[in-house]
Amino acid sequence: MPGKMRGTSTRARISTVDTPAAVPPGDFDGTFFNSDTIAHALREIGLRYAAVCPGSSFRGVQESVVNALGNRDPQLVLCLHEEHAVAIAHGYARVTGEPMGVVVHCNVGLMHAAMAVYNAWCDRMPMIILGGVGPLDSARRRTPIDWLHSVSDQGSLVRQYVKWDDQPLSPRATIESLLRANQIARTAPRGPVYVTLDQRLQEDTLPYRNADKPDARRFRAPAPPAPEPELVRQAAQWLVAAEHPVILAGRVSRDERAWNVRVRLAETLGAAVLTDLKVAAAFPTDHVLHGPEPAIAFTSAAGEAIVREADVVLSLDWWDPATLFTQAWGEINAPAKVIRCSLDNYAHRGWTRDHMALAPADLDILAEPDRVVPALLGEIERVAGDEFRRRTVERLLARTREHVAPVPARPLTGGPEDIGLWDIGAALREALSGMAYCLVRAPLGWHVDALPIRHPLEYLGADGAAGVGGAPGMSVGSALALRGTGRLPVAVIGDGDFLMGVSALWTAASTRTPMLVIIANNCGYYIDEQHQATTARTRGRAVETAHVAQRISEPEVDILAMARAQGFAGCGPIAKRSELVPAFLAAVDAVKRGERYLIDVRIKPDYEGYPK
Ligand SMILES: Cc1ncc(C[n+]2csc(CCOP(=O)(O)OP(=O)(O)O)c2C)c(N)n1
Ligand SMILES: [Mg+2]
Repeated sequence: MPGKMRGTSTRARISTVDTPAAVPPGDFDGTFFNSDTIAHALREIGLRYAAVCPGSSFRGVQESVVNALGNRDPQLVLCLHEEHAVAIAHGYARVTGEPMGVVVHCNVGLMHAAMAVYNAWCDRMPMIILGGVGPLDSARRRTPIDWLHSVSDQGSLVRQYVKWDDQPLSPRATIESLLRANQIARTAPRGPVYVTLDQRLQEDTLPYRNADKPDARRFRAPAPPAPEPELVRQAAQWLVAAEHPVILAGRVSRDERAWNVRVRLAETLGAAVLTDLKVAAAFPTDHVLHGPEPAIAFTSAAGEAIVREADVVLSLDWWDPATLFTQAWGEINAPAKVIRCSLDNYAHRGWTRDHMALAPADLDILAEPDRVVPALLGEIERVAGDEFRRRTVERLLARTREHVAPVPARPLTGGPEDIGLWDIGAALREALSGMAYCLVRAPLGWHVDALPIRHPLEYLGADGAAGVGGAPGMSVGSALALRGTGRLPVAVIGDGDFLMGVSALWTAASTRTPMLVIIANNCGYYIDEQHQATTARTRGRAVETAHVAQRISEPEVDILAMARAQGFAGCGPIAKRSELVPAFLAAVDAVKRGERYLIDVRIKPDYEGYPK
């Protein structure tokens, strides 16, 4: 048994980056620090990393992970803010589909973490959050701070937006709690879970027997449910008979095979496909069957027209059908037949309205799209006749004829050398040509047509709950997950989003995680400036004041210095369009060598925000 009462101090100088040698595992018969058995349970549930913002309430488990497990599986990854720790786990889950551990200190750490937990909840991303708590037994509190950090029901701080929480009171209950937390986080619809660990309980010792040790393999998450065959047959009939089938490709996995089957389904049907930038890549955006370039939540007039024409809509866990239907038909009650594939009903709770408005479904298949699509394709291929095949080929040809080349969006103000978001995408397309990359993050107003998405890992989605400040942490977490895959992580982040989460970068540097960060810097909260202008215009008052308490310009922030201060290389500000490609090429070379690189790009607005 590692760390068996004697402790395992090492005199060798260990950097905070290199992992100390692991203590060889022994058996569990004997008396142990509870935190050692807890640390082993963390390993057995398959945590590779745990993002940590330390505190004394967690010192027992931290010491066990470092000295008893050799800081490996899980490896503690140090963060400079609890919000980053959660955001990093969120970004990691987006790439891998797997939970990372997160460790936060007491009530105060959990309060810091809260917004990021809500982002992960709304994004249906798994993670296992552990929080220390000051000794719950008041007789065992050591310091006045222990009193400030002792909360009777700490989980209540996040209970409304985690799938489950617990506060186990014995070592055995703690192991059970971790096994259950792991199961629940990984069961679709996935999400964060939270477990409170009493500080004293971690540091106490307990006799333990091998026989008491649960076999974690017997407590795995269940496989996602298979779709009901009768419903699949019905859906296939409707789709085969449809004149204008439309697929709404929403929340799906990063699996390449599932992606290929999805494309085959669309091609077999000759169906138009829409995607949405709130969620990750779901369909190649430059495929002839893909509609106009996606945005977050709202589609363009061309997208509305596609939906309006539909007689059968297949929703693959589309996150907000009600908004889309209302846009297309002026009401939620879509005249088309609606087939919905989703498990999201299981996630809906009373506190938040992240289920969005209630949309109709004529056929409701309670299964994840990745399970439904292959079954549906098989059934369609089985029943399809010559007439159906002739019609779908016609539809494909018509789409190919109608497909128009995208028009570059130019900055709304300024001259030929001014840079808009479109130019960042176009320059990236050139600099990344022929390479495997992942756009781990894109800013508000991003133009997908400038950098089409062609692989499930080429785009990972927005923030989940529109909680600004998560982009740096999520980008670092995704880059960490991509380490060693040969896929280059690129984050394009708005300056406002970046500055709220800036110190997350340090964790990329400390874990030597290669990544490219591009700041789309318009020196302010541009979308909110538009809100002010719209409000003033509506009231017939001065629009010229819209920048007041909105622009981050007096003084301008030296963003590059903030990156350099945390171990990033970089360049900028870049303010000329012609300088973008050379700068990006140099940056990509640096990241390929294993560096972290940030470019501050000064942009002019080329997108109209959402305020109306
Ligand atoms: C935590 C949080 N605070 C404030 C907001 C409101 N908000 C939405 S977008 C935005 C601006 C973000 O700035 P930036 O990333 O620079 O993008 P830009 O609007 O300039 O394109 C703000 C403040 C929010 N959504 N979340
Ligand atoms: Mg901005």
